Amino acid sequence: MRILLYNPDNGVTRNFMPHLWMFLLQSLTPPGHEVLLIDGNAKPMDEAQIAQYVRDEKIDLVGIGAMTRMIAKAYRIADAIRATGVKVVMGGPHVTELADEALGRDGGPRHADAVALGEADETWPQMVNDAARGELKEIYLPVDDTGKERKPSLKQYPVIPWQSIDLEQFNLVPKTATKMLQKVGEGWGTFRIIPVESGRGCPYGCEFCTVTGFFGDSIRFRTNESVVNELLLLKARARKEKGQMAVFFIDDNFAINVKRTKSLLRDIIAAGAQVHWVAQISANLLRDEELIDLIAASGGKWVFIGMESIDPANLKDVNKGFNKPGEYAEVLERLAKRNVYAITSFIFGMDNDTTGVAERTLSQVRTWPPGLPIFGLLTPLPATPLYKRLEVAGRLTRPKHWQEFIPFAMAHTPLKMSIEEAHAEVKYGWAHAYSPEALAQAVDALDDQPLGYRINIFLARLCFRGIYFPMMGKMAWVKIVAQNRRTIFKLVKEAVFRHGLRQPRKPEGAVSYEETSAPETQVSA
Ligand code: B12
Ligand code: SF4
Repeated sequence: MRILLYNPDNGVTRNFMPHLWMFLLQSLTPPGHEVLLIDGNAKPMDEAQIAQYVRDEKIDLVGIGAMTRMIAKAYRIADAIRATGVKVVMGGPHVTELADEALGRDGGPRHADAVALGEADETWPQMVNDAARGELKEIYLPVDDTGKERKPSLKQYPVIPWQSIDLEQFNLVPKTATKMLQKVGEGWGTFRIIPVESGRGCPYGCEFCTVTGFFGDSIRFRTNESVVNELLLLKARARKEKGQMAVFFIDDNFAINVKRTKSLLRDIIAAGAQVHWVAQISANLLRDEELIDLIAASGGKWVFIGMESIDPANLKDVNKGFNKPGEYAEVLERLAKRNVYAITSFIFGMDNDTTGVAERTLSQVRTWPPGLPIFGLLTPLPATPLYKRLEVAGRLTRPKHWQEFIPFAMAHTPLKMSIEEAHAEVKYGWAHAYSPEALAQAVDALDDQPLGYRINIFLARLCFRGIYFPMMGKMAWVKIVAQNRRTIFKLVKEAVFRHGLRQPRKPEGAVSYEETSAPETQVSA
């Protein structure tokens, strides 16, 4: 069969990274089938275009995966494909929770011929075999012979053939600049951020999150060797292409078992497998100095921290009391000392939030080392404890909010402010954290650092701004460049007159990335 795996776009931003599930299922497909991948974020298509593609490419089976916020688009695409007579199977967190919706068993229209519930590492090959025989079932469950739920072990993780996968649609460098940028440093002809998982599961059970319910509260890890080999494969490809590969460790909490994380990072360093990487780690696990040294030495550049709120009462409400706002500053300083910076994520519209929460949050953010703050709204995702609590309390204003997805819009009433006030807080957060003045301050805060660090923070801020303020198209970029012309001029001036004079700060005794990494992974500084 010719199989197409498709992930819809979110209609707002161009995602910076492809979705792992597509590469994973491609690698787990039984031999004898050809698998094509389209990520709508990188290659946007409407219903008519995808139907045409399926006809032109003579596709026999389509697999669609989607988060809740993309599910309406996923259903529209599925409907268009099914109308061509091709079967559609769906998987991922949303249809796992609401399989009846996808299968049209809840009174609504049917969108999928079959759904895979939960982790599909073991059920995907069965689905493919059944489809090839024309015997597709409606529901595939990850269960053992006795019918008990089975979470796939990650000990026998498939080798994703990164050396040969067509990654053209995921290149973040414009084609027109490729030739020229291949000659810069060790080569910047391509730049891709690749998702890699080292483990699955999270025991914390935060109220708004689907992860503990979906992946379970016990954690499964890949072997260090398999992760290291994957990084080496990515590095080799980047080198061959005269380009760059950065890695996003998509584990929900990369340091959930600190001992194991340290051992993985040591193995990465020992194998010379460092690439620049970003990972999600909760603040409570970033107290360990040795861990932070290893993060920096193994190529860690950004840590995503779900801070959620600076108000302990809010954190307690959503079962995230292990976050201690009092230690946020210290954690960020500890990282910044090793030139590791943080993407700090905040949620507004929590039950103890009142108007002014954005400014209160920003007034703390401004005292921290520069990073990338992001702001969202508390969203009741299906089957989360939060959804159930709000449903019972009669507080859901749009119980099926995903059927008509609106970015940055609440689906329930907060307790101490109105929905409109919560929306205004998010807007305030984005507008003030990403204003030309805020960008200039972030660059100035790294004044004692080499130019590369300042350029990095500036470019990263420009890109992150696009999460809230859509920056699709050339005009949007022209406008933003004009608004930030002073900072750009300052950076260019320095590049011309003073480049290379400074060395990055290094804390006493810390192992630096520069000392341990192979030269071809050097990017900035
Ligand atoms: C990496 C990640 C991101 C990345 C982007 C996604 C990417 N390019 O990979 C970033 C950081 C940008 C991101 C952003 C957001 N994310 Co996110 N993200 C993740 C994360 C941590 C890992 C995803 C992953 O690769 N998992 C590993 C793979 C192997 O698992 P999987 O995708 O579930 O796939 C398995 C099964 O589901 C199934 N499967 C999946 N698809 C399909 C399709 C078919 C056909 C079949 C048969 C099977 C199948 O098979 C796979 C193998 O078992 C997950 C949490 C998690 N652990 O999954 C959250 C998660 C997916 N994100 C979530 C959310 C809410 C968001 C945001 C909305 C957050 C926000 N408030 O802004 C944004 C929206 C982004 C957007 N594009 O619009 C939720 C989604 C919940 C839901 N019901 O939709 C999750 C589950 C986390 C959570 N807190 O609950 N995210
Ligand atoms: S720590 Fe992160 S992944 Fe784990 S339950 Fe909380 S929000 Fe979800």
